[in-house]
This record gives sequence, C-alpha cells and structure tokens, in this order.
Amino acid sequence: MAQEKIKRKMRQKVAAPRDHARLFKTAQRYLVGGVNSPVRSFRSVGGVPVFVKKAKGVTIYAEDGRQLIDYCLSWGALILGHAHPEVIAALAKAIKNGTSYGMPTQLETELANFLVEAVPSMEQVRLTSSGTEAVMGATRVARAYTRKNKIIKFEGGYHGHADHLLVKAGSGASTLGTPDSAGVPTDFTHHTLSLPYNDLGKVEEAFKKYPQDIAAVILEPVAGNMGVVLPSKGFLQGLRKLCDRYRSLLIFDEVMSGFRLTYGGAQKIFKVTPDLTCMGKIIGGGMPLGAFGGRAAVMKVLAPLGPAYQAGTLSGNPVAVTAGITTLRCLARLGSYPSLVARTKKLCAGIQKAADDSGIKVRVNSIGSMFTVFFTDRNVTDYETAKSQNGTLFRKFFHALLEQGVYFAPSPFEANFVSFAHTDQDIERTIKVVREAFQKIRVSQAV
Ligand code: KE4
Repeated sequence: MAQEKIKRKMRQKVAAPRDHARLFKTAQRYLVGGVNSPVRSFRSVGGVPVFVKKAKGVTIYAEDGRQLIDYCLSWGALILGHAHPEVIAALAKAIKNGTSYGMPTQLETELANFLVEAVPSMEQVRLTSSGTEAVMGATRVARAYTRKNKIIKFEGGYHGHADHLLVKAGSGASTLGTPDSAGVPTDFTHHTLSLPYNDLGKVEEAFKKYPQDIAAVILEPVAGNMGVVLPSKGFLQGLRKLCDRYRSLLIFDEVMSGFRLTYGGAQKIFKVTPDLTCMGKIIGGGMPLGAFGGRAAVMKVLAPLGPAYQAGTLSGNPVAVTAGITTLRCLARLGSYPSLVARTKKLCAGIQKAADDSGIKVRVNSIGSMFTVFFTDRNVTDYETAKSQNGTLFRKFFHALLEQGVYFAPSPFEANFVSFAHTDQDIERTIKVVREAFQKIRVSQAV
C-alpha cells in the first residue's frame, strides 16, 4: 500500500502541471534556483521562466500552451532551427549504435576535418563537451606553449565559467550583477587582466608592463555576451600585431560567432587569423559539444603528445558529433548565409524604425544573424556603454514581446539570433509585435 501511495505521489509530482509558476516552484525544490544555468532564470527580467514542452523550427511550444517565435535558439546553438529533420534523422540512426564508447570513432575525425577545412586557424583540433571546456583547454595550451602566465581578457567578455576567466565577465555573470564570481580565490585570477573592449592602447600598456609574461589575449572577435558589440576598425588587427611582437598567442573565442556569421569563423570575415580558436554551440547542433584548435605546432603541447593535460569522458561523444556533422553538412550545402543576413538586417531595421517612430531611444547592434536591442541613445562599443542601457525599459520590452508570442534572450547582456528556419512572415510578425511593444512602453512613460 505504502509503495503504491509513493508511486501515486511521484506521478502527481512529475506530471507537468501546465502552470509555469507551479512548474518553477517544483523545479526550485530540487534544482538550485530552478534552473541548470543562471541566465535561464529570468532573474534579470523578472517573472517566471518559460518551460518548454517541445520545439520545432522557430516555434517553442510551452508547457502552458503558448507558442513562441524563438530568437534565443538555445543561446545561438540552433542556426538551423529546432529539431531540424536531417539532424533528428541522423540522431535517430546514430543512437541505435550506442551512446558513448570512450574510444576513438571515425565520426570524430570527420567533424574535426569539417572544422579544419572551414576555420583558417585550425590545423589540429580537440573536441570537448562544452564551450567552457574548450576555452579552458585553449588557455592552458597557450600557457604551456608560451611558458608564460598572464591572460588578457576584456570586460564584458564571457568565456564560460572557468575560475580564471570569471573576471568582469559578461552573459549571466553580468546579468546577475556579479562579474567577479564568489568561490574564486583571488590568486586564481591573479594572472588574469581584464581590459576595456576595443581599447588597443590599454592592451599595449599591459604588454609593456608584462613584456615577458602574457601567454595570450582571449576575446570574442564579435562580443555577444555584453550584448552584440562589434570590434572597432583595426582592433583585431592591432591585437594580432601586439601578440606577434610580444610572442603571445591570440585566442578567438568563437563559441558564439563560429559558423554564425559565415561558414567558419568571424576570423574569415575580419581576415585576422588567431593562434587558437574555441568553438561550441552551432558545431554541436544543439548537443553538448565544444572544440578548440589551432596551429599543429601549438596544439602538440597537449596530452597525449605533450605535457599540457586535458581530458573528458564524453569528449567527442558520437551522438553529439553526429548532430554537429549533420548541422555543418547542412550549412555547407545551404551556403546561403547572405539570405540569413538579409533577413536579420530587415528585422533590425524594422526594430530601429519602430523605436524611432515611437520616440524610444534604442540602438540595435547586429552582425551576421546576431543582434541586440540596447535601450540607450549611446553608441554601444564596450561594456561601460552596454551597461549604461535602461534595464527597466529592456524588462518591459522583453515581457511585452513575450506576451505577444515572441521570445528574445531573457537578458540585456545577450545576443538574439535569426535562424535559417525564420521566414519572412516571422520577421514581419516580429516587427509588428516590436512596434506594439514600443508603443506600450511609450504610453507607460507618458502616464
Ligand atoms: P558553454 O560552456 O556554455 O557551452 O560555453 C561557454 C561560452 C564560451 N564562450 C562564449 C563566447 C559563450 O557565449 C559561451 C556561452 N554563452 C552563454 C550565453 N551567452 C551560454 C548560456 C548559458 O550560460 O546558459
């Protein structure tokens, strides 16, 4: 009898009530903050996060019955849209062969080959299970190869949650207003220098101060974690020159920009080749997968060839790799990034015009198929200007869109994304909803 009662209780508990507040309350009972990654918590926008039942194309089907046009797309991973038929079919087949072997597979070689062919800086690659691990591996390789200690990063740049890089980080770290995370001893960040993005002078000063001890400069070639912030003219080229002059390595963290702006990395667009590149998101096609790679001469410091250790039980997992290969194969075939960029430009122009017509001060930063709506009239070129935006207006905007079935990233310090699955109708509907949202904000301000 007791067993039956427990089972019944469990069934009740697990049965997904369609009310998000109840789902969130139950989630918070078992999961810290009710989420498995802070930026999903709606902490910076208020309210209860959307619980997803399923997703297809651009549409999220929420547990409470709502259908939403998704511009977060698993934080940029789903450039083909949700549940792309070719990815699902490939996964259905791959899963029948097993889920993990912890042994080499030809699949991993195939994905690595895709990356080496597409990304100018990648001669040799190591696959991981996340972007954080890819960045951890790349910075360790840089320190081992150069035998130097310091790492330069940029304020508002987010490179995953490795201790030494959670210094004035962007994304969730900014969103939660705790740029320097608790639990990170200061001597773990002693060798991390965090400088203003787009300020080449400050970087040169740091190199002059530590001419023999800067292992690497790491940055998002297009910042996406303070919102979208573009590199100023000559910034990337200047970093390349400084790294060459001081025999340090340039690391592009392309976890977000990789295969987002073009087939390959932002490094192809800006014609600046780093020594190491980190990737994630898109290359895993929505499955847990990251990668780092670079010149063979640099990468060979990595175990089992060299003394820099890095490992992972599920690194190069065959199911995740299958999703990645299928995604990259589709992207190579589609090749039509220009249509994706054109749709994004149309959306961003529509958002800017709607704001201007409503008298709301907004700056829309975009490149390729990623964009951020900043509630400011300042040019957003770094973390300081990104932080100067009006968070209250962002929150009102976010919820006004959500009420009308449009889902943007739930944070002012994030990028939004257009996928190959977004249609012109989706874009037109979104512009209409955005216009209504700005008018609603206008009215609320007038009151
Ligand atoms: P992951 O460990 O989350 O796979 O990747 C870390 C990472 C590294 N580098 C860049 C440029 C990144 O954008 C990320 C992760 N991005 C955030 C959102 N901007 C992931 C969302 C989350 O933390 O839940």
